[in-house]
Amino acid sequence: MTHKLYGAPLSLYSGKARAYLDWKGVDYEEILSSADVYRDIIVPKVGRPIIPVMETADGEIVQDTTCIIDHFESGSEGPSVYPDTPKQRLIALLLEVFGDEWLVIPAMHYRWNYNEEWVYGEFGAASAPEASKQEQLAIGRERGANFKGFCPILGINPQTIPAIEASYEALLAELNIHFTAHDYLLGSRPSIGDLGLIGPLYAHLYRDPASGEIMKRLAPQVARWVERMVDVKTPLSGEFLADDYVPETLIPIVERMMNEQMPFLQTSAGMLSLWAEANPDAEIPRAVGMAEFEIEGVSGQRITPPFSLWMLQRPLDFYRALTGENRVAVDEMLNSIAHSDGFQNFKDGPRLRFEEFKLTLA
Ligand SMILES: N[C@@H](CCC(=O)N[C@@H](CS)C(=O)NCC(=O)O)C(=O)O
Repeated sequence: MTHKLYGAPLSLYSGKARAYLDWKGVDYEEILSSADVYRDIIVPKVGRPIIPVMETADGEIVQDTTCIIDHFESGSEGPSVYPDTPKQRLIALLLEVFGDEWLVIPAMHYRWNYNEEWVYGEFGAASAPEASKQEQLAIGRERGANFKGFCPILGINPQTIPAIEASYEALLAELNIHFTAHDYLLGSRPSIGDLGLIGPLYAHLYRDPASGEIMKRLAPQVARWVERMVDVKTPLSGEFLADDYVPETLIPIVERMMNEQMPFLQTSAGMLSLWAEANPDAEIPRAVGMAEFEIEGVSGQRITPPFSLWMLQRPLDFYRALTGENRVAVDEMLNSIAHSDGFQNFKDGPRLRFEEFKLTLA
């Protein structure tokens, strides 16, 4: 029996899992997460409707793309998506957090403000693959409405939209320069950072037609990178750049993360600390309130998911465990990246664990 991935073409994180599994050469079958699959498999096994979900050949259920990736990475001796060297590994871990937990904002904005009608059809096709086009549209409107409803709580509104677009277009320009010289972020092999970015940059920002038109027009080299990521020609191929080299062209991208996302994560950590003091025995909610963020000089409010802080523990743990010349080399790189002191001096909230599909206080 092969492994099974329950997912859908329009899903952000399914794209991340699929790109990894294809590059890793994992023998798996993708099963569409139709309404029946949610009801009969996903909800009973995971406890809530979420994709992607991996059911391994021996029946283990793994949810969350990071856990799916680590499941296969830890069981294999072949080439890895985690660079071995300190600077590259830290950059890759940081950009996974940026893609997974921050670029959801432009992804959701462009999907719902440029592709709404089209995407209702996609929701319907994924939910009821056997239904007629008309029935799918009706079903899709109902299912899609929940997702569209996330836009305001992600901080997407008429005041922030111009800034979200300015930031996304600037990011595209930065990535376009980078991918003119390199196939992936860190050489000829995709890293965990590429996988973080491919989630938002594939399903919502490339595959949704109006978003795809924008990407292909403004940043054709980014579109080519998306195509390389999702249409893997040679699994397990490629190398990271020699001598722990981090291309200069990645610096503005990490700077954007440090400038936009890191202060928000810091505010979130403070809020989670207060929440945990007040609710020591409660189950951790998906969000502990709304907090201010700033993009391109414009402020907005968005939900603060503790899950983003669990993701941030990964680069923080890696950075803090570095010693000797590795730590010196990494600090030298970070010191050349504006606003990175917010990461170097991050004030932790409570430590989190993610197990059995749930976050708990560690
Ligand atoms: N961090 C997760 C998130 C998975 C996720 O949020 N999936 C979306 C679809 S792409 C979903 O099912 N959302 C429904 C929900 O969260 O209620 C991962 O990496 O797998």
